Formats: sequence, C-alpha cells, structure tokens
Amino acid sequence: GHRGVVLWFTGLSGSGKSTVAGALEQALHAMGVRTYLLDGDNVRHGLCRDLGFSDDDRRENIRRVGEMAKLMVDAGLVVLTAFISPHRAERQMVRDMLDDGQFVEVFVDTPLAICEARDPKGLYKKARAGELRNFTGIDAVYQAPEAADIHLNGEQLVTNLVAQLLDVLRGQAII
Ligand code: GGZ
Repeated sequence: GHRGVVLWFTGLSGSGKSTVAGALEQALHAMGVRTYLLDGDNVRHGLCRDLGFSDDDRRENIRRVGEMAKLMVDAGLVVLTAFISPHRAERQMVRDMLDDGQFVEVFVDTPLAICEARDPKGLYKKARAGELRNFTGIDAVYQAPEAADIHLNGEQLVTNLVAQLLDVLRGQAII
C-alpha cells in the first residue's frame, strides 16, 4: 500500500523538477502506486490561466496548487508537484495546509549556470536580453530551501535521482 502525500519539488527553471517528478511518477506507476503530477503544463493553462509571474500571482498559483494537492492527498494519492515555488513563505503555507508528514519538500538543487546552459525553452536567453521580466534567478528571487526533506543534486542522472527518491519513500513508509 501507500499513503497520501505531496512530494513538493522546488527549484529553478531548467533544474529538472518536471523531468525527475515525471520519471518518479512512472516508477511509482510500475509499482501500482496511485499518483497525480501537477505542473505548469496542466495548471498554468487551466486552473491558473489568469495568473502571471508577479510575486502576488506566484503566491496565488502556489496557494491554488496547494489546495488542489490537499484534496488529492485526502483521496490517498501520491501527489507530485513541480513548480518553481520561489518563496519560502509559500512553501511553508502549503506545508501548513497539510498534516504532519504529508508534505515532503524535494529541492532539485541545480546551479543557475547549469540551468542557464540547458535553457531548454530559450527563456534565460530572453531574460538576459531584457525581453522577459521577473525571471526567476535573473531578476526575480529564488529562495533555496534551508532544510528540505530531500535535497537532490540536480546534476546527477535522472535514474540515479529517482532511485534516491524511492529509497526515501520506502524509508519513510510512504510506499
Ligand atoms: C520563471 C517563468 C517565467 C518567469 C515563464 N519566471 O522552464 P519552464 O518555463 O517550463 O518553467 C517555468 C515556468 C514556471 O512556472 P511555475 O508555475 O513553476 O512558477 S511559480 O512557482 O514561480 O509560480 C518557465 C515559465 O513558467 N516561465 N515566465 N518570469 N519562470
């Protein structure tokens, strides 16, 4: 069996949050664990389509995602979320919405220079050129977790990171 939790991935754009969360979700599926992955692709085009990237809008984005995740945790799902969630206060807000042990913060720690070199969507280039304002890591803040429940080195191979995550989930009797 497994218990309802949120695996809350946080990190810069290009850090690998969505990739790692997606790969972990596949591994969990193969084990029969019921999951749901929330990320910008299925949230910012729907539930949060009215929101941009100001501090206020990011806070509201994270609040809505937190409330949605809470409902899914109540349904017993392992919820994986992949949002930059750059502010400590907002990540704490989501932790506070949930019961003890239901919020697992996963810091995908990839140096800005690496994220910028990856630049899969060319957004860092645009931000550096001044064509995109309020870009996290360039002209908007990213407050790294000080004590994440799980701290991943985002430069490692995805398979390696998934293995680390599965170990922790087993160790905490989540799966
Ligand atoms: C950061 C931005 C911005 C700005 C568009 N700042 O690499 P991506 O493209 O796919 O992931 C980023 C995504 C961030 O959305 P989140 O909902 O995760 O952000 S937050 O938690 O702060 O609300 C990036 C793209 O949207 N993007 N403009 N200005 N990322």
